[in-house]
Amino acid sequence: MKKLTKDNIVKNIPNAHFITFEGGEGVGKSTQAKMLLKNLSNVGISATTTREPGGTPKAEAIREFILSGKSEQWGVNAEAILFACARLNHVNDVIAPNLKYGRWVISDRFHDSTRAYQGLTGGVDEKLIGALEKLALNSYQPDLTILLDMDAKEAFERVAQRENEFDDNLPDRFEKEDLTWHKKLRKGFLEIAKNNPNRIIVIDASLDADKLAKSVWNVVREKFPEETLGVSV
Ligand code: T5A
Repeated sequence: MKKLTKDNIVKNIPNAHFITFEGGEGVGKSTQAKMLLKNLSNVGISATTTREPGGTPKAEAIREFILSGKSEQWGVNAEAILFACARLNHVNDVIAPNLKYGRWVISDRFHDSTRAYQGLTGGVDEKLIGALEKLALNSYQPDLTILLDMDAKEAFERVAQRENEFDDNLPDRFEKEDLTWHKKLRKGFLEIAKNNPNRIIVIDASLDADKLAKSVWNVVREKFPEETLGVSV
């Protein structure tokens, strides 16, 4: 019998995948991340959900600093750097260890949000965005990104109906930007998808949550047919 060493135990662990949800405010990312977790678990896949900015105590502290509006006075470049600091810690402490031990990771937002919000909409230079990406990702590029796309005004109406996480019922750092800004953001995300056709799939997010979850599942099982055994929901 082959002796089990730390190396060959790790080699025998099934291939885990890294999936991210992206899109503007209120398009249903958190809802779909939870529904995908349930669908993966139904086919016996061990997975975890996480979010950005956040996912670790240090990154959650940066989240609070940014979303409460305290970072705005520092300017867009500093905000891009803060998102990258949070991501670096999130990759090292949550994403990499889970994938290494065979657990799939589903992240509600990742680096495409920095590209879309700070880069294409906020005007941060592409060179800085690229350098921060290289530093923070540490080569942990998602295997699949699902871009939930819908009309910015409709998504705003959804956001207005849900609770604000800071208990003050005020719009957070980016929710308070106007509709023109959010239309530009949507265009930015679609441009990123166009430039990454092998990784990013765009789905119409105006569908109700159950129908949307079915569309997401179809994308996941097409992308990873062996692991999901082609099971439909
Ligand atoms: N940011 C983030 C950057 O600028 N740069 C970065 O690098 C990163 C990582 C994060 C903020 O930080 C910015 C982007 C953001 O402004 P967040 O809270 O994570 O903030 O992001 P939001 O998009 O603001 O989160 P939301 O919770 O508002 O939106 P979700 O997750 O897209 O939507 P969800 O699932 O919470 O649903 C919103 C509401 O709609 C309902 C839900 O019940 C809920 O009330 N809903 C639906 N209604 C109808 N049909 C459906 N299909 C629905 N799905 C959900």
